[in-house]
Amino acid sequence: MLELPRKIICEASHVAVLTGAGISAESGIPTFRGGGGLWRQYRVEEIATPEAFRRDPRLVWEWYESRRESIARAQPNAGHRALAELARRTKVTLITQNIDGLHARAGSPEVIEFHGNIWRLRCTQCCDARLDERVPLPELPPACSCGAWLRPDIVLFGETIPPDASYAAFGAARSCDAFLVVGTSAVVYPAAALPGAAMERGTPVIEVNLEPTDLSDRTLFLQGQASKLLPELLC
Ligand code: BV8
Ligand code: ZN
Repeated sequence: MLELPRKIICEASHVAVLTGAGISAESGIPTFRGGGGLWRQYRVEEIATPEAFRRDPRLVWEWYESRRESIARAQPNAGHRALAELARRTKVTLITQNIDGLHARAGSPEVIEFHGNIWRLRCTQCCDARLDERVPLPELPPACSCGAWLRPDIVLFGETIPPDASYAAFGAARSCDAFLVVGTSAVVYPAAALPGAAMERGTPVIEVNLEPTDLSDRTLFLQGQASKLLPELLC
């Protein structure tokens, strides 16, 4: 089952990788649409929006504070480490939808954070942005020195992807000679369009997931845990 995907990865000169919440599930961080996908009575698409933040910044901050607390307890797993090792062996463009920072902590040298990073805060008024890894934060919502609210430096639903991240990610998807998609339900766009951008050029797409997704009829689908399968793909 793994011979062909391993051969593709080993012979590739540039591997683009897209990861989602599934790669961090084994680090104890709940995914969005799996069993633990609900938070209180909200769906992520309802609470992770700029309108929700404007309407009730404290409620949205409580959701992200709970995420910061679970992420602070998490450690990178063998799946994250395998991708960091792959980057030591060949050219890798690692694109993640995750905001947990675990790829960088696992040693991946460059990470395109397609949806931002939960440890960075940015001001809703002035251009102030900073890392703040305190858990818990002293006050919710945190305030900027200019008096406005600070928000997580992440992409909420209805917001655009940072242009430099989008440009680099689609550029890699269109120029790589192997595409690896790991632990994503492939329902959130534009991230979910990245594998298709590789497929359009005839690039092989290898998919690692516990269960099939909308991509799986067009990918080399490997069913299983990322922490078990990714180390197997290294040569
Ligand atoms: C945009 C925030 C346009 C940070 C996230 C209606 C209204 C508004 C927008 C839309 C709309 N309809 C469609 C849209 C577009 C929308 C979208 O795609 N919605 C979806 C729900 C239909 N997209 C957007 O809004 C994007 N922006 O389109 O802007 C625009 C254009 C011009 C001008 C203005 C605007 C912005 C999208 C970014 C949203 N922010 N996160 C945060 O809280 O994290 S997305 C959120 O979902 C997370 O980032 C997450 O990463 C992402 C995707 O989820 P997955 O990572 O795939 O996680 P999921 O739980 O779904 O799946 C986990 C998978 O892992 C499963 O398949 C499971 O089987 C597998 N798995 C589990 N364990 C393992 C495993 N696999 C392997 N091993 C394991 N151990
Ligand atoms: Zn400010």
